[in-house]
Amino acid sequence: MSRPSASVELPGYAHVYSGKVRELLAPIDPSTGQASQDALLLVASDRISAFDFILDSVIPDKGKVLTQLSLWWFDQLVDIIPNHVISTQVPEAVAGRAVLVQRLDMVPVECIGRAYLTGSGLTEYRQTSSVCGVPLPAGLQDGSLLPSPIFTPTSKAPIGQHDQPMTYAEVAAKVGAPIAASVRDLTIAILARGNEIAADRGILLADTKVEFGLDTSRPDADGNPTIVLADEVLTPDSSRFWPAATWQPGRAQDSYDKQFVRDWLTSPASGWDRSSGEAPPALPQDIIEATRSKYIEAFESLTGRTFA
Ligand code: PZK
Repeated sequence: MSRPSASVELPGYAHVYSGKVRELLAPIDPSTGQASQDALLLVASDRISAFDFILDSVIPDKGKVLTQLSLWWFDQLVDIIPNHVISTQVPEAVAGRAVLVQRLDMVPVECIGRAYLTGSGLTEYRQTSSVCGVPLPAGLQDGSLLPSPIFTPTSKAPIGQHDQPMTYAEVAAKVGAPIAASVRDLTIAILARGNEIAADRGILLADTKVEFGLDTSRPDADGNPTIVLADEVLTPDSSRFWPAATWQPGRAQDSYDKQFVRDWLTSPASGWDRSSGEAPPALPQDIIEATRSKYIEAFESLTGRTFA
């Protein structure tokens, strides 16, 4: 898979980085012409990935729905951790799908919390009875609820490669014991809070990836930098959302948001062979529309708000 290129160009902003479905820009100071060292514009696109491919089709409003959901979650989490949001006043071209954020020194660990066992965690469990050095009880199946949420960090790999599992000791060696303990506890607390809130709204949050940054301008009483929640949080792009109604350990779970996409791509109708290495075909309009409805349904169920 090749690195995505810049797809938003905004006057007054410099391109910094492109992820799979989002981009980072830096505001340019009009007086100096220099990119800001203090702020970034985080822009979500309407692109979607499936089976490790970025699809040609876009899901209209996906970037807006996920940005608005992330902002809502930041508010639900402020008593646990401060976040990087400075302002939602952004250029008209990216209205609703971009946020001006505080530029932080990022903690170089992908912080993953798991409340249910699946995916790479399940693979590792079947081989070792543990995940990232965390021992687990015998008899767990695909989709099992874990006794309590666990921290299963990874080191970030380049796009197209898979992130590598780390033990807690490796995280502590990389970022220091105090920050390691904080990001572990925060990751678990964020996922636990997320599931408390989602529980009576029909959604299970199986796992999540969160990213933290350090605000060195805000030392705490002991002189340590403030840890700030960055990136997006508890969206279907950073977390596995499962419909609670059909959860059943012992099989692969339905995906709340991408099930229509996966089912169509793996059906004879798509004409696509997942094992061919070929890029998947464009999605039919009804699959795009049904998937858009799932993102909006997740937003509305969780927040109790109407997506305008
Ligand atoms: C930052 N990413 C990942 C996210 C992308 C890439 N507040 C911040 N300060 C400094 N760096 C980052 C952030 C944030 N968030 C985030 N990489 C660096 C990322 C979204 C789109 F292209």
